[in-house]
Amino acid sequence: TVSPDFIKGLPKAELHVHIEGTLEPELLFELAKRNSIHLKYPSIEALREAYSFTKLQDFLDIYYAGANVLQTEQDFYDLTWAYLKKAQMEGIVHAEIFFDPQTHTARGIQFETVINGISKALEDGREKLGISAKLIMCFLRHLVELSAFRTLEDALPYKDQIVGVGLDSSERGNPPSKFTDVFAAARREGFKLVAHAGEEGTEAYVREAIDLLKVDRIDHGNASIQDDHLVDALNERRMPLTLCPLSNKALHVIQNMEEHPLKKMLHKGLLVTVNSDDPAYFGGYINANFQAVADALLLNKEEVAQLARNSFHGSFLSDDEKACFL
Ligand code: ES4
Ligand code: ZN
Repeated sequence: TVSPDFIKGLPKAELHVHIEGTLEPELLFELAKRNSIHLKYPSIEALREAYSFTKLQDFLDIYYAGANVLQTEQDFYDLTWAYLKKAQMEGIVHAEIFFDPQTHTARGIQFETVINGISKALEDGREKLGISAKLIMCFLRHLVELSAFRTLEDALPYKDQIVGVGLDSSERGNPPSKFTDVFAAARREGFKLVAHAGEEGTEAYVREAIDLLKVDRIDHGNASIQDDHLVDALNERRMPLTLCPLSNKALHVIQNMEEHPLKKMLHKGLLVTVNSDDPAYFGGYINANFQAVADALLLNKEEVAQLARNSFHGSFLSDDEKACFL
């Protein structure tokens, strides 16, 4: 068994966290009040009770509704700052954080408002908390590729603040192939590339993310274990996978933690990492994710320490920066 103190004490990088998914019910209610937004839940408790999902889309519906309370630059600052304080308590020393610009621009919030609020908090996180941070902008895959192209345009003036682009939202029926051209354009602009694949979708979506989108990292990738040739291809490329165990359980990607593929993946040599995804919605931050897999899969200290080291290897830090953490 691995103790909470051992997990907490390991320096870790978080590579898969959606900033909108760190919006705790308490802050959600506070921002609703501040912005005079009517909520359909009478209390924080009633909202939390709605966090019972059977599939990804159930969660996404409630997650996009929650994001409506985010209106001003200060709101995005407060959201991001709250996550960074939490991250510091968890032993996170570096975070690569997703944001979903289209969730906000579609409601009339300016791209500039979103990125300025988040970026100011990240700067304060570096100065006051000593946390290194990078930003990854995700395209919503349920929207058309043209909308992703417009978002890429919006991002160009802020290129120095965004390390990469990703792909998230409803996976099934929205394959990576839908976004081949916009990912090629993002690559030409110098962005790193990641994509959610093989979470609810099949191993074929992971293949497409590698071959068509030419991603540098796969988010989730659970389904990869279904195909030995794909596992070989991932290993040849030393492709990092950002696993999110509590998310998988909450969204019924797995029925219980004992069936999570993490340990098998680790033993096949895959560069797997442990992450929190949408911690305000899925019942725990990064250490709770480490603890859940350590307990259910009977991981030893060496395996847990390997997962923490993998988080730096899989990050977009430079080799010199990685060397500071390893
Ligand atoms: C997400 Cl868990 C998950 N999957 C796909 N898209 C997402 N956006 C936020 N969380
Ligand atoms: Zn995710």
